[in-house]
Amino acid sequence: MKSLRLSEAEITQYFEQGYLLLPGLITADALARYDKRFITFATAEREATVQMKIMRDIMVVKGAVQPETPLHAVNKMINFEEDAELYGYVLEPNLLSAVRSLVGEDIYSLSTNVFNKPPGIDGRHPLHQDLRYFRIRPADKIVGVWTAILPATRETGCLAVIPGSHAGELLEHAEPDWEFVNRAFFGIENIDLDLRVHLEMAPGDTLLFHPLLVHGSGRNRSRRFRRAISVHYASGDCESPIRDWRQGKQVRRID
Ligand SMILES: O=C(O)CCC(=O)C(=O)O
Repeated sequence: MKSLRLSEAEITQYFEQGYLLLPGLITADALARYDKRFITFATAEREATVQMKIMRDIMVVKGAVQPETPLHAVNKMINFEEDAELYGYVLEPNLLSAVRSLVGEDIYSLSTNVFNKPPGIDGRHPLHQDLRYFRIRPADKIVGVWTAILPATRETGCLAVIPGSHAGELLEHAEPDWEFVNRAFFGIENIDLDLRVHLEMAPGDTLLFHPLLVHGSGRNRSRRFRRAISVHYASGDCESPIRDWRQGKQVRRID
């Protein structure tokens, strides 16, 4: 298991390819705690915090499927900063040292998600760049992190990335022309799908990715859930054109 800062080779790989996969970065015990906590919120056993949102999948919202259980209805959770247990993920020492190796010591968390892909629904995430959702710059000082909680395979709808795509511009995004598209799932049109590399990940495996990296995920064709926990960090050197982003409701400085 990794606990130290990234090596020069890993840092080079991140900046050349736009991503870096770190196997087994988060322990099974920690993952089990985050998973259990997520489920208590997702099934309304525990009341959501003020900022937290549990989003239902569009197929469920439109009545195209009848969820087998409350957990089968959930597409994602956003904004778990106020929950100390889930926020423990953002403070995982291995994550922090890896991210600091890429963007420096002074870091903030920007946004948090749990991505839940139940069986039996479409749930695809179109190819996109996360910078589409952020006003702050420079992009090189923002890092996305995604850890598999449950196995992410071709069958369950793992992430797919286009290596090196982060070296380009922020591309046009639009709502895909699909029958079922979850809220704010914008995608890039006219992109060569043959360039995709599918990243199969075991629980605990963690992807660090550049906010301009083109990525998305496929449909869950299995009978199991696919679930991941994710955070974006930014360096204190970033600037926003509109206001002091450090004062944002979801933003937290990391000591
Ligand atoms: O988990 C997924 O299916 C997609 C995640 C994603 O696209 C992201 O973290 O930006």
